Amino acid sequence: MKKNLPIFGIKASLLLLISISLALTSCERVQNQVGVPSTPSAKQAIATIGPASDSSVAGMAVFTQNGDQITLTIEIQNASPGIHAVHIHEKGDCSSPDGKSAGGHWNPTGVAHGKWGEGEFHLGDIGNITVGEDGTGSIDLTTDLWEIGTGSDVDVVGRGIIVHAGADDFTSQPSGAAGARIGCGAIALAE
Ligand SMILES: [Cu+2]
Ligand SMILES: [Zn+2]
Repeated sequence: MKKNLPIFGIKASLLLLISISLALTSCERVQNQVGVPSTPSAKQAIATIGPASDSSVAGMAVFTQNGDQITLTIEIQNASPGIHAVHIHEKGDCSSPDGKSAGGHWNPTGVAHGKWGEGEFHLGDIGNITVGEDGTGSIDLTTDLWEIGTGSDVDVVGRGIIVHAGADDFTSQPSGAAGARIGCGAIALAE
């Protein structure tokens, strides 16, 4: 009798485990059956911006899709007061201290560098952020020229956000003569 007890104990625990998992499974089923229509949540991509070239720049870029429109909001902190160019660069790679690992301007349409919305411009030519005395600044842009998470040529996911030391003059080729890269963030799909 005593010999059998441990085995019986194991069997009992197994039974208990099985019944717990069955109970959990049926709970899930019940929850899934509760008829809240599944509204697909808005697609989002984000980039956490960190320092490059010995700056202490920090910030966040958020892309939010609404229909075929994508709104980008970028906020930065700890930047020097003045005008700073911000672009989407080819690669979401911020591994090099100078930010050059992010490559050149993201330019899937193969056109000249320029000012957003005027003539030719790269799909990465976001523009300039004005940073105040408190070291913060922001920029918003809404467009139907980008996509989020589609894997197409115009998908922003996997690209990089770069903040520059200087202003974009919107004319110098290939990148607006905006100077050193002082902030970098890789754009990733938000779950
Ligand atoms: Cu740039
Ligand atoms: Zn450009």
